[in-house]
Amino acid sequence: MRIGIVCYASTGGSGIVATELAIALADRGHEVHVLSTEPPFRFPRNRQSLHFHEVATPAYPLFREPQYALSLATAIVQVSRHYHLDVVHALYAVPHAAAAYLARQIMIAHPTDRVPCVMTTLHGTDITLVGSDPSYTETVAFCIDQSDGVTAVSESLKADTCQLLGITREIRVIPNFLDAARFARRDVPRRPGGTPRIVHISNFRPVKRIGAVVDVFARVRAQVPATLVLVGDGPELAPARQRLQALGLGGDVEYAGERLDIVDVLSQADVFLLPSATESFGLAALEAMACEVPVVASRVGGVPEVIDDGVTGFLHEPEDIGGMAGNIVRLVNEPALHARVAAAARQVAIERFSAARIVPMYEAAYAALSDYR
Ligand code: GMT
Repeated sequence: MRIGIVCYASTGGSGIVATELAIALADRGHEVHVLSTEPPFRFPRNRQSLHFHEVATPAYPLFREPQYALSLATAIVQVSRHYHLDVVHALYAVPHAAAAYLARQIMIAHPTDRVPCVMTTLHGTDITLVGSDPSYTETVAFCIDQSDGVTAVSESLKADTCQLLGITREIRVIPNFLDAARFARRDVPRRPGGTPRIVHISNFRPVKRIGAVVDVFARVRAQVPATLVLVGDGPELAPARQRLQALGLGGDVEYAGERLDIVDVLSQADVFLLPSATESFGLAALEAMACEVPVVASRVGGVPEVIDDGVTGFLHEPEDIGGMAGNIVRLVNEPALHARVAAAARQVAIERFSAARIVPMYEAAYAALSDYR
């Protein structure tokens, strides 16, 4: 098939899923065209059948705000026409589903155009934080309804979408995935005399509750030697750095920044901490599990669909700082427990969330688009 993938280029999980899906589909013989403002964070160069199209949004002095949805819709039309796309797949509803809808309407109005089907994948914040904001609801709900096919990354997100946006149409749940061969623990040398490493990876938005990361780490550090490794960047990073300094923990923290060598980072990790307020899936947690890093996380959204509490990780209410710290200390102090959870996490990542299992679900969803032409 000829597939257009519309996504964000930033380090968020939806852009990563879009990139991994594009790579996997190209490897499986499809012709894939990725449309975004720039090549997504993990986008590979020179991959056969994988093409990138930059969406440029010109500035004009009259506008205070860039008209991204319009330039994206135009780019979708142009790429669809030129490459005869069968499917336009919008990952993250806002504004990608609206741009895809508009592009399709433009092509329907041109009798000579071969109109692609539109599939929308819901990722989480596009529904729970952004899409359900009163300033967006009607448009987001309409565009989801108008898509030929809709998928969500967890049962939890599907339920949220129905409840928050009043959607009643069919939504297929297709979980996030990873390449389990690539996401596997490597034999990376550890620093001599290094302390246990507690890793947090995110885009440091308020929803990630970076304050809770600091609080949990402070409790852990009061009981055992440990290093906190903060990977990524975002608005909550600077306040966290200040608090860690104020708590006298500055010397126990590594700021790794945005990283492409995430498998190496995880291969040195002992525990992954994700105390989010909401999380439709938790792709970063899945990547940790695949690298045999036990996860301690909030019991929110779709996280319980990824982690079995006490078996492949530990789940707590978001406010349960003491409980999260307690299980991190247990994992650090009890090698047998750590080994059992790490192995179970890896097994689940392979058996339930590997690309080999999930990517065919997307292919089946494309094939089932009702008016597929
Ligand atoms: O978590 C974010 O802030 C980024 C966001 C995104 O747009 O990529 O992540 C969402 O989509 C990921 C990929 O499907 C999920 O793994 C994350 O759980 C989800 N984030 C939230 O629901 C907060």
